[in-house]
Amino acid sequence: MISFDAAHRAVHYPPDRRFRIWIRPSILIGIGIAILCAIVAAWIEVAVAGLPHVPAVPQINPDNFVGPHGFPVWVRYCHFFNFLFLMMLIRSGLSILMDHPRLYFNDDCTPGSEWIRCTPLEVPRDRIWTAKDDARYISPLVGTPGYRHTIGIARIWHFIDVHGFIITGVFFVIMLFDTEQWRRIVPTSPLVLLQAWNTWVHYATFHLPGEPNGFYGYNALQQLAYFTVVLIFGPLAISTGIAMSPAVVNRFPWYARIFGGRQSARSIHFLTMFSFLAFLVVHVTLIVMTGFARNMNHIVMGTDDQGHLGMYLGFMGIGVVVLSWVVAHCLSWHQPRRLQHALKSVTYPMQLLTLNRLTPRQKYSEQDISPYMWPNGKMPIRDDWKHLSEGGFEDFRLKVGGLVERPVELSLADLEQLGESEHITMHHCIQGWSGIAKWGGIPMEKLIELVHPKPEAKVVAFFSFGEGLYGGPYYDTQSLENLRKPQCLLASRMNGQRLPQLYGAPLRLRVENQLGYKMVKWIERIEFIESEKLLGKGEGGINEDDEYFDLLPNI
Ligand SMILES: Nc1nc2c(c(=O)[nH]1)N[C@H]1C(S)=C(S)[C@@H](COP(=O)(O)O)O[C@H]1N2
Ligand SMILES: [Mo]
Repeated sequence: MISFDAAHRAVHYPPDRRFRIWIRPSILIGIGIAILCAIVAAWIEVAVAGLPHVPAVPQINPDNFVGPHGFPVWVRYCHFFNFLFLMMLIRSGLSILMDHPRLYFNDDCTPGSEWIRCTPLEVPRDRIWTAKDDARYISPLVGTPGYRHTIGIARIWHFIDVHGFIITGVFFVIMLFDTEQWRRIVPTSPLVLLQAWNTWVHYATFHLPGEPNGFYGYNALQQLAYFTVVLIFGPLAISTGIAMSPAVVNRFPWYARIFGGRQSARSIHFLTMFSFLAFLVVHVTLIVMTGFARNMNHIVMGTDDQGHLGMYLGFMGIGVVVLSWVVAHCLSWHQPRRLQHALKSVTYPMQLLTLNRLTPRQKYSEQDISPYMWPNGKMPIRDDWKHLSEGGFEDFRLKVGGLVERPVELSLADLEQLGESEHITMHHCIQGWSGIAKWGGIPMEKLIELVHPKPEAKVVAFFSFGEGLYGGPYYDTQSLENLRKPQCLLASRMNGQRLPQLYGAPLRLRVENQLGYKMVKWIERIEFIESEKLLGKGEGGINEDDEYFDLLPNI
């Protein structure tokens, strides 16, 4: 166990570390029935018509075998790197999942509507239960970096690795189609489906069909499995990952709808991960069962013989992958700031060029408004906020200052006079949950016009009455440029009413192309500054400072 100080221990290593999985019974029963049907159908077929014919494996004469075969060096390297990156994606993905351990097919994420949860807890109804309260512990043996609420660092690994995963995948697919190798995994005749079924009937009734030598060809079921993993699950994992980006979903709401919505995309993203794992188990089992040493020579050495070298080198490869987990663990806990900066050096310029350019323009309807919205953050405990709140914020004055020509102090009524706008938008929390609400308030653009920023002002800081996770005032920053985009509001109304206490009264920020933690609630004052480096630990916000979140979370 890491030697956390008391505050971090309370967050990352809580006394309640129980792990439970609950799946909605109708889904379990559905899956159970589907598997059972496939097995029963196989047995009936064998009872009625006998074991179906699986074409005999042709005798292979390596000297005159035509057609693509063998494992060229690029296949073998891609196989290894894919394994390395995929395992890290899965491990960091599990850490991310546990920060909001519920999956839904509906975008409002109402507690109780999840189809699976990895927590023993139901959401208590008699007290405030924030999404942060709901985060669960995961062992660092399973997740990277593991423990509880380590999503900032888990995302760093996830995003570093996804670059490797995509580069490997794209390279592999290009090479696949540039050579004849694609013929090995892409079914080219509908007969393959029939043969795959026949092969399944063999397995399901405990018969082993004659195995082809994988060096020259695969059986139909194997071909379908490889095809699905490489050309369906891979792209699906990537495309559903993108469907979780607020910048994308905000600009192109139809994109998330392709997958049945933002939360459905998240569920599918998880299900592809699960499918990769299930594939891995079956794949490894069959590799071991059908001539381990020879199979290892195929994929490690590219040779088709019975020697042991491929096996030993393969074990070393697995050792390297395990070592990568150990290294990732150490870096996570000893050099988190360096990691944060390493990722930032790649993604920050890349996002400025791509996702950050998408202009928010969501249009949801009143019917889309979520019946429930997860709250997050610590309610302010300061007396001045409590007094203001008791007085309905009549006496509240928003101070806007710093590098501006015209510092102002504005009451809620003054703000209203600037002209309010209203948008129905989807909120995306870094933890994974979402919710749709109608937000009303003044566009930040108008406030900026009012105060006349000086030319040196590049960044705007929002300070809260509330505290951050480890104490100290919650704050976050935005570039002046981003605040000028459409749908960016200083909101004082939610769903047609005064902003409720829990959701940030008197004022909160809405920045629809970024994640929730950038949207400071319970705003006390706003300051125009030269750079985010001047505040706190210089990372751009309290979560960026203390939890290694991204400065620019467009995804
Ligand atoms: N002051 C303050 N603002 C905050 C937070 C916080 O902890 N303190 N949490 C942020 C996070 S992580 C999210 S997801 C949103 C949640 O907004 P909601 O409670 O309206 O759903 O508020 C953001 N603003
Ligand atoms: Mo969040």
